[in-house]
Amino acid sequence: MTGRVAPEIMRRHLRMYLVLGSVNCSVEPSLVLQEALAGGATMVQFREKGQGALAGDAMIRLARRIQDQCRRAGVPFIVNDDVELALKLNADGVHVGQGDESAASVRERIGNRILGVSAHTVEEARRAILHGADYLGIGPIYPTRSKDDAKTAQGPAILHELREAGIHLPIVGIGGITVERVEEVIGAGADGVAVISAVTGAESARKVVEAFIGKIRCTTGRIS
Ligand code: FQP
Ligand code: MG
Repeated sequence: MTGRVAPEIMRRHLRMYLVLGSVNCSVEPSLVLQEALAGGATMVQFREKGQGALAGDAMIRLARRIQDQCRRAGVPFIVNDDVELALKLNADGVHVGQGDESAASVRERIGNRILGVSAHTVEEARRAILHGADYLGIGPIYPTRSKDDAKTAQGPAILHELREAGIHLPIVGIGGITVERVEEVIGAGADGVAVISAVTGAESARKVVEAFIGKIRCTTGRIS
């Protein structure tokens, strides 16, 4: 990589951002991922967290497998929380939240790799930008069961609020987003949607991702 990712490229990666780990999948995560990539997922976050999460070698094996699938599909592979793991695997990026290692410190450690930061307020968003975030993960927009310690849902209004406050960094909405809610989320100012259960819990991950992509395309009014 030469330099930081350009905002316009970042926005495209964020359109249909799949977050997953073994805890979210009732079948092999790599099968779910294969389907989601076939459907057109644009970026993937490895988030191995929650009850029964893998650790040690088993966790690293799964991460490598997911990374390998992403590489073949030409889609960025982002690691949640674990900067050490991201560096060890030479991942494309890291996502950290307000309770994780500070974004400024992560930026120092990962160089030009993609840095995503969770924010819940305008103030947190401004600080994340100062610390070198490439995109903001905003949520939960709707109630979610995929995160044990999730805050109260904020609704799409938070996205409006951030844009009104002059925040132009690429933004992805997360938390309880379904195909039916895409228009509302993108309309409120997000560049894309991040999803876990809508895809990992679907009978056909491929069909759901295709439906998301279709909705995102007509909402953003892009042809590509
Ligand atoms: N947004 C995104 C995404 N990914 C996430 N993992 C989060 C928000 C939440 O640290 P955090 O980050 O608050 O909680 P956790 O580490 O449990 O996920 F970029 F995908 F939108
Ligand atoms: Mg985190």
